[in-house]
Amino acid sequence: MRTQVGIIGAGPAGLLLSHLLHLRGISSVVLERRSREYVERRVRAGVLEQGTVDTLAQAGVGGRMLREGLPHHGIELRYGGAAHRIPFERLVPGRAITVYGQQEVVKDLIAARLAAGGDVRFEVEDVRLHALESEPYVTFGGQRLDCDVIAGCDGFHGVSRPAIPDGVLSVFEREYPFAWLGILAWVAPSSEELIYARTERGFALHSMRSPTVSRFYLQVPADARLADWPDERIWAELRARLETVPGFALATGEITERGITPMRGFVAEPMQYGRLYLAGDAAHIVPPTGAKGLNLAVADVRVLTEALAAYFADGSTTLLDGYSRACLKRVWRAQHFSWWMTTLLHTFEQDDPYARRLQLSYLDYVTSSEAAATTLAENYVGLPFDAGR
Ligand code: RFL
Ligand code: PHB
Repeated sequence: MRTQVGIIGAGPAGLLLSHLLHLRGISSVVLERRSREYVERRVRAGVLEQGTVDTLAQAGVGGRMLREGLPHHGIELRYGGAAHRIPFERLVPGRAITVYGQQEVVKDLIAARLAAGGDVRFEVEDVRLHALESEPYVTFGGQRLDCDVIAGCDGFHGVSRPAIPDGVLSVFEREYPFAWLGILAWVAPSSEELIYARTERGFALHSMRSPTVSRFYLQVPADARLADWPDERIWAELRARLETVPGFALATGEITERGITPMRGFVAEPMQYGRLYLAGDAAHIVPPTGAKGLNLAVADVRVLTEALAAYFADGSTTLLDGYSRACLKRVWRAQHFSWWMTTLLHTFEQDDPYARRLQLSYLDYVTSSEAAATTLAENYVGLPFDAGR
């Protein structure tokens, strides 16, 4: 079997890449370890930057997102018994975010690929990458896929990054001493906008998926286990961390999904080796406080699509050679923003009272200075593609 681009992984990065290549007349085969049902149900990100929304809409896969997604023009920072709004419409006019579940993006992309006759294979076993420096091919389940280029879009725990020989990659990593416990609940959101809450008990986030489904996160110890978090404890903790301003009451409901996510920043450089190009979580991950992971995956795929289009048009490798460099500028901006939001809002056990005062002082600055609030807002809605990479 032969294709132009062999894509490992049917997450947002792999599926969007396959779709964008198809629009340029470039063939691809997507190889995914999990079932279609599994990837369509995996609850993860919810915040789409303006540039992500525009990319999906321009690629003809944004119809349902534009109908059902919830545009948001601000977020709330809650701390010290008060609510502070960061108004995007004033600080970054014309730019906003859209709340639309990652699994909905994935469903829309799979539907588009299959409708166009795309080759997306689920439940493939034992994917291995070969001959990355010369004529690359992928083996899986006793079959062989020859390709001009391989795109490693198989997430943080995939096989693509480890296929790069030892000593090639430089790895930069930051582990946080806590995790996020996330739930999805069948209850109308108690707030119109997302609430990022900093308390002495730890951080909490109130997000949502639709007018009837809410999403919440709690900062928990890095070794927390779901078994220790029965529903009543989750709601009691969310109340304690969110019901901190007068007049706010948290509505509760049936919890339909729950999980614990470690918090980590990670970058592998360069994002390419021979004819293998890494995109999305395969190359870098961020702690979710800045809502950047999915958006970075989309940004990588935009750059890779342009580079591959140039390569398949006339054999030019200039853009492909510069792929990693072009992506990493944005990747590091997002690393910094995600680290900054995480540091600003979480409780660090090792912090002494002096460090806590510094944190509160910075929060006061961000919520009172137009310049500081604009810094948060422009990073949160996403820097424009031309300036940001
Ligand atoms: P994915 O989504 O992990 O997809 C990789 C795919 O590759 C498959 N795979 C393999 N396939 C074949 N062979 C193998 N050996 C394979 N190994 C793995 C996997 O099954 C999977 O289908 O990576 P991708 O496409 O790069 O997308 C990245 C995003 O998923 C990720 O960055 C975001 O979810 C991060 N994230 C958030 N990002 C945002 O932009 N905004 C948010 O609000 C946000 N919130 C979050 C998040 C991630 C979270 N978790 C659970 C990590 C909230 C959470 C809780
Ligand atoms: C989500 O809705 O899942 C979400 C929102 C904002 C974040 C992270 C996750 O920063």
